[in-house]
Amino acid sequence: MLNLILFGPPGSGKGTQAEKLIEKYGLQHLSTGDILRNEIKEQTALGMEAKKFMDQGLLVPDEVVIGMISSKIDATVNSVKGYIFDGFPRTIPQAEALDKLMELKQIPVGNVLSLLVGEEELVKRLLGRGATSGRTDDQDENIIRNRVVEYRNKTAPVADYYRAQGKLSEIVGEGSIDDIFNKLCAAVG
Ligand code: B4P
Repeated sequence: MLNLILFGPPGSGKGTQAEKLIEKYGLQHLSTGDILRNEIKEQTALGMEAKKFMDQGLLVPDEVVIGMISSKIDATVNSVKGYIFDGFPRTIPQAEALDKLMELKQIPVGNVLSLLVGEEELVKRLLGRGATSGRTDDQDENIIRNRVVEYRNKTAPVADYYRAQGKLSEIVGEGSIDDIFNKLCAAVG
């Protein structure tokens, strides 16, 4: 079973590259951002709680996100070729919880593909997406910069967690979408 984690700061191309990797490898997409936005759209209690954090550019609490991923894996594990985790894990407790979940289900966590993109490029891309997508967290530069700060403080250490396990591949995420995709495929092997 091929399981990939797409890792990187907000706007680094995780969602963009996930679509292409899914098409090539036939994996099940698990994007915590998409799941949360869907909960908000459906106006569930979980969605309304998550919105308070997302609107400020803050991470949603670990227990909410871990519970969501756990139930999605339970619902799909017998019918998929593998997973692509997009935007999860974003904290060390989330990474530890994922390791435990996967161990329980005897599914290996494979490559962690980390996209490296400079802050000014991230801000430019997200403001660009915000102009057309209707995503409120992409429309205000201060919220975008808060997301980058959250990334630096809470998410960047997750790269070291996987580096220590020998699973991290770092890929420059600036340049053409196809060139970056080819580098990701080479890292998958
Ligand atoms: P996410 O939905 O995960 O979104 P993201 O990190 O903002 O963007 P992504 O990286 O997928 O976007 P992409 O580069 O593809 O998170 C949103 C929020 O949800 C978080 O802030 C947080 O509050 C919450 N959340 C989600 N997961 C959580 C978790 N595990 N724990 C706690 N909270 C969580 O696209 C960006 C733009 O760049 C697009 O317009 C795209 O076209 C463009 N682009 C992509 N590649 C490009 C390239 N090579 N060159 C030029 N432009 C490019």
